[in-house]
Amino acid sequence: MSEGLYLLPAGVLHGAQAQAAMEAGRAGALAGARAAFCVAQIIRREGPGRRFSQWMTWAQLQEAARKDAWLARRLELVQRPRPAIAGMEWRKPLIMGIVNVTPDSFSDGGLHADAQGAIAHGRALAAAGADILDIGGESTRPGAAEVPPEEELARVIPVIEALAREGYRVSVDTRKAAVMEAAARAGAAIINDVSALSFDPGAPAVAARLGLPVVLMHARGEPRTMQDDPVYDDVVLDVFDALQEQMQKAVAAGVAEEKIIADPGIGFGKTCAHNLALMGSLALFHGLGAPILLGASRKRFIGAITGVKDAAGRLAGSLAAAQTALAAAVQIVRVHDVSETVQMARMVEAMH
Ligand code: 8Y7
Repeated sequence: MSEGLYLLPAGVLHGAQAQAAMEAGRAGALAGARAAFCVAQIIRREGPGRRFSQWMTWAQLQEAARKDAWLARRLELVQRPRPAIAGMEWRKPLIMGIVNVTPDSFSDGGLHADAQGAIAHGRALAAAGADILDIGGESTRPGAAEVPPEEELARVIPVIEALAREGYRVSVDTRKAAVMEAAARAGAAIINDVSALSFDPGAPAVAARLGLPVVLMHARGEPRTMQDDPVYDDVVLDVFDALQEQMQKAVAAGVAEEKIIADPGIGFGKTCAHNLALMGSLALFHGLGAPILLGASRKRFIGAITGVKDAAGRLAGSLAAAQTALAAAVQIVRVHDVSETVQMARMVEAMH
């Protein structure tokens, strides 16, 4: 048994090519055959900041898994079909559109600060092809202060109520149990918690009782201080371990395992280099056995790479990040620019 092994699927194929390679026995199904992978990197930690790694073809990987129960288990998690969640069947990538109801959101500076504006924005994103509308009333951008629960409720509930009533699939972006509860009553179908149910001690039990699907996002530290020199041993493996632990905690609290969506949390307690390392190894997170969500849209690391200071001007970099996520068979991308991202995803799909 080789506990502590990580499996990074690589050489990811899509569409007709994925099918053909799997039929030829040269590639394995990735996340329920949405895609296929023909090689993999087996990684083991070897002391602080050091990795041992070995590349294997699909055939070599199958052979190794026959002799190693732990590797076989990891392979099964990478490959197994993901059950439908809130009507989402994972046949094609889904687009989550961001609806901020915060006066201090960094990218649209209070543009949708009032309920009517946010509702109109949500409708427009849905019309542009968003599969999920993510409604948040507490900015969690780096340096942001906390919002009292009453204020957060007053911001998000009218918006969730209106958009859910109109038939849209709504997620509530909150870290607070009281907001989760009210949002569920107002018709929210998904909980999106950037603290992975760790901020509010009441959140795990409430999420379990509500029975809603939950996005568990990795973050290091509090929004106010999270960008103060975050340090990891090996960011990709550390985030994987943390998410795995948070998933286990959520399940122990009564959240159904098949209702968990995992998210490496780009920009949350991560330097530019950390974010890039995560973006380069997204397929590793399929080893959690859950659908993956990725939010890179307009984030600071894109500004750092492209030199675009104004967040709203980071569309090209954001599309590149979303496309990289789709190439890694990530199931949901969370974006500001829904219309452009939907166009990109359609083009990519058509070319497969
Ligand atoms: C993410 C998120 C934000 C993310 C998930 C921003 C609420 C910062 N980022 N939720 N929320 N994943 N699941 O730039 O990456 O949008 S807020």
